[in-house]
Amino acid sequence: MKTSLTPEQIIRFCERVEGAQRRAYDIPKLTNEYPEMTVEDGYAVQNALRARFIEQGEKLVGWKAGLTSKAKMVQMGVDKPSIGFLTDAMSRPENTAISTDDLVHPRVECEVAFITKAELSGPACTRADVLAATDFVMPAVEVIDSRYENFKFDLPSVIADNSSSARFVAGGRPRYVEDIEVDGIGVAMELNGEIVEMGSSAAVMGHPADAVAMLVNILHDMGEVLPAGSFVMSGGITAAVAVKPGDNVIARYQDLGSVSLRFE
Ligand code: 0L1
Ligand code: MG
Repeated sequence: MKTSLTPEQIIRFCERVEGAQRRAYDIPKLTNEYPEMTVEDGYAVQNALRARFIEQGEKLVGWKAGLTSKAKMVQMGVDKPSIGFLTDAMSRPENTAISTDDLVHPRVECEVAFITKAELSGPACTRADVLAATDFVMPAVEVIDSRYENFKFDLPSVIADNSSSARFVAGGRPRYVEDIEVDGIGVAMELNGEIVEMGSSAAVMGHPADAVAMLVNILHDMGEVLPAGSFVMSGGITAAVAVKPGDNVIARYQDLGSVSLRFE
């Protein structure tokens, strides 16, 4: 991928985003300062952030596809999906309390996660390739947290902020892809005992495996592959719901059990 940013600009933007992520404060979107910023520039900043986190001892466990439904793109005012990286430090066990002290304005969304058993590579990765390379799927709840003021951004800025990645909780019941309709999984999200969102996994680009293929093809553009053993969240099935301390969330998935988490 070509970038229009200088190495110094990449470091400066990376440090700005890292500061906001680590110390949980909001910042203006990067394009306010640099309106020419492209999607490629956003990935250059995200890649610098990934290298920095790994240098600091975090382990890359997988990736996420973001902005994968039409409704979500319209909601956030962007016209293309994005990807972000996931590290072990972002993972939280089921049924534990997630602190909001180190988050800016967290929201939760229900996703289907793929666990791969073979390497996947672009440039023309397809749904069939993804399904063949998948060991199993399982439910996951992503806690997204844009570091931008008022959760307002554009595509280059959100990509630089690692596509709003913050925390994730995987759980429920893992299933082989042969045993379920991956594009027909119904989901209901409960907040404090009330259903606040419902959806079907078909909302994710028609089929969640298509979102994973898209992710693999973006990795190819960055000269990378998706290794076997990766954990990949395929994108929000439901709209993202804002959470605050004291909230309890249960995501119930057809055929895949449920994932519970709470916030303090
Ligand atoms: O996981 C997602 O779909 C989020 C991508 C970034 C946009 C947002 O923060 O809503
Ligand atoms: Mg998501």
